[in-house]
Amino acid sequence: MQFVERVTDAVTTWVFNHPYVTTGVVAITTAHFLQRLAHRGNKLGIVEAPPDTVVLYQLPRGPYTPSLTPFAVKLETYLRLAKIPYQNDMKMKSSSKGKFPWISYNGEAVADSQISMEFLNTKLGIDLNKGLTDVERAQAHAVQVMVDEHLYWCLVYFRWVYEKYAHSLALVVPKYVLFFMKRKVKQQLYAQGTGRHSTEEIKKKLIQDLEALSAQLGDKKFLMGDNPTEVDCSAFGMLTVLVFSSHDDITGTIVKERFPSLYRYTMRMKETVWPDWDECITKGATVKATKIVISHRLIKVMLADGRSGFDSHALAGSMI
Ligand SMILES: N[C@@H](CCC(=O)N[C@@H](CS)C(=O)NCC(=O)O)C(=O)O
Repeated sequence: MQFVERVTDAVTTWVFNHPYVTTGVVAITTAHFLQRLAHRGNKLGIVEAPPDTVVLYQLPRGPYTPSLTPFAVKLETYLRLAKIPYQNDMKMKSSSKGKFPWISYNGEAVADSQISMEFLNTKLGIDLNKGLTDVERAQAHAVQVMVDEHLYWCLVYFRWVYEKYAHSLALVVPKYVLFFMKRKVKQQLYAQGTGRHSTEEIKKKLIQDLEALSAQLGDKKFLMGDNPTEVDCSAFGMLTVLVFSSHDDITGTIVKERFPSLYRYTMRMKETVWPDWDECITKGATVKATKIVISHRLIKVMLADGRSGFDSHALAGSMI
């Protein structure tokens, strides 16, 4: 008891002898508490949007591709194909899972590109795969997993380890930040497994994936037939990295030179879904991307269109 009294006395004396410090500590603690209270339930930073409009949280527009992450290009491609009204938030707020991209829809947050697509499919009754048989759906699923979970890691290796620093990121991210990012990416690569292989082995894996993609494409317009389906979103997102944003001697020209049909496919997807591509990139970090938010005029066009058919010209003409 005596001990408690002695401590209380000491603290009280200290507080009276340091009134300014005490006031500062109380003020900072109160401000912190009030801020946490204000953000309660919205720690992720979900922004307000018109009803039924998706907010796509992602990294900024890239020097050569519409996002610094292929998974955001995948998800934005899906939103366009599915004609879902959306707007971008590029303030680099990561998801509850610590990754990009993620979405919010009428205040509800969903993390991960594929899980976001599945969420919107269920919520809005959308099925870009509607013409596919069960076997074709299984094939498309296998290709999507190969692209998102295997080809991706090969590209991560080439961008961050082989090329030293991802060239496109080096244009926009300060060197000291890149240093820490590289350390983290190398740890991820090692934990995932790809980082334990040699360059030759990873190159072989990359080529096997591209051969499989190329065989799946065959002489079709899109991976599963005449119309783009969900798996085209993944494939296009990842191929944009190789076609537009790779600069080392192995991956820089591999698609154009060794897989010309995949190269033409990437260009076809770009022309079909991204008629405004040039406004969505920063042209080697020399200009600001003019198109970030999709206008309400576009949303009206999409809705008037009844979400059926895909008219890239209407899409191009209606964006700001
Ligand atoms: N499975 C996720 C993958 C997303 C992902 O890996 N994003 C990377 C950027 S390419 C990221 O946010 N990395 C940050 C980190 O791991 O801390 C998806 O499909 O959204």
